[in-house]
Amino acid sequence: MEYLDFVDLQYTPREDDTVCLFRVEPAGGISLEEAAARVGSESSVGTWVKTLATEAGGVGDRINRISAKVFEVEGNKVKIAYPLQLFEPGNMPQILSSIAGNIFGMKAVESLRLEHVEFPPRIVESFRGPKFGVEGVREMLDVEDRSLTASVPKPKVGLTASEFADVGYQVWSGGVDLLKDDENLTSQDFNGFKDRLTKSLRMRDKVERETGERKSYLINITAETGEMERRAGEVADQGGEYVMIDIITVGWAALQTMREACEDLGLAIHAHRAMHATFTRKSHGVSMLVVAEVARLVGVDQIHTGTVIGKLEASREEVLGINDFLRSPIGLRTVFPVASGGLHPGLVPELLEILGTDIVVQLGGGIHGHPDGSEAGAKALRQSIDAATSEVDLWEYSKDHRELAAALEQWGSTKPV
Ligand code: CAP
Ligand code: MG
Repeated sequence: MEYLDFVDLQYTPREDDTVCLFRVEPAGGISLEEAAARVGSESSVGTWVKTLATEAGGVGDRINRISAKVFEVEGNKVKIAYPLQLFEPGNMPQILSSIAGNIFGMKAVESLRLEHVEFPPRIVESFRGPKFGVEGVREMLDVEDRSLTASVPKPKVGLTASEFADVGYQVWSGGVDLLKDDENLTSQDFNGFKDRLTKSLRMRDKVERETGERKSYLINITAETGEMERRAGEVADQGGEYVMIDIITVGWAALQTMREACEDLGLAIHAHRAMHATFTRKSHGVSMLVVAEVARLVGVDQIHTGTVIGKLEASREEVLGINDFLRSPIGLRTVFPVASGGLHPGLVPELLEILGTDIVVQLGGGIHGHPDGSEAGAKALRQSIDAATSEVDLWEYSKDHRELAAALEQWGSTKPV
């Protein structure tokens, strides 16, 4: 097949095709259609030269039937349909090696970005999807009427297991629902996994007794896959409800393995996306929307999707688009968007104004940098959420909530948009 054989602008995708939206910037001297054709070829059955097997007749007809079809080219936006037979349902690494593999290295493109993937029902149903989803998580924590809250102790790494658990006691006592490990805290010699798990869950139980509120702990099990399975087993044995996994650095195959393990163990998965920005920012790579689409199929319950107004880059349009997808009806449970990164109580009203309240609001420095300590910081977060939910001006509300007043004194606030 010649490259341009992969272009068929009359083609209408079949119900069981996977449709990918690419943004294609051709290299100098290459037309957009030629570049698009090469993307279609290299991501499905072709290469740089015709081979006998692709000659018309016999095998060639079969190969042609399963080849990718470039069916829409509008400006730099290119839509490509991939027949189901190209893929192994249930095998995410193989699917991504096709639609997000060699093509990014082709000299024929100056830049290339996979913006969005529409998976057909046959592919969607070959994956587990989320075990709990938003509804299941809200039920687990018995929180229906407000945003969920989480906090990650800071410094990120360096506290001993006992010191970490003590900070957990403070933030849980201050009203935060979820204590969270940082993405690079796993099992260092000064804070071993099992020791931190035991001591933190002991504090969780203590706070639940004292407050009557449900609390949980997002312990980071990120490691080699066999070790993650052992750690997840430990979490279940000790009565934890969640594991946290750095889904990009562990890889999609490992995440699939852990989704299977968590099904049997009854554990929810909190997905941290550290390393995503190596390929999701700017014009070359794979969008965070596609990361979210893939993560939902494999089956995470919560995933970081950005804040728009915090310390890490993400446009309003992008974050809203991802969060809308995570809640959309695709035959799988929904996924809780996590807003995190550079947030403090003074930003909460604007955050909720932009993203709505059906999110998890995570504060690390915005709690542990509070002038009166972590428990006061946690109280200030809950007070800011209460103020925003009851539509009372934050400064007004802070007049009889001293922890919030101290946070506003220190960091100020932004007016809701
Ligand atoms: C936030 C955080 C999270 C980032 C991840 C950090 O801490 O713990 O890992 O939010 O980024 O290490 O920066 P702060 P994203 O609350 O102190 O900023 O949520 O964009 O994936
Ligand atoms: Mg972190």
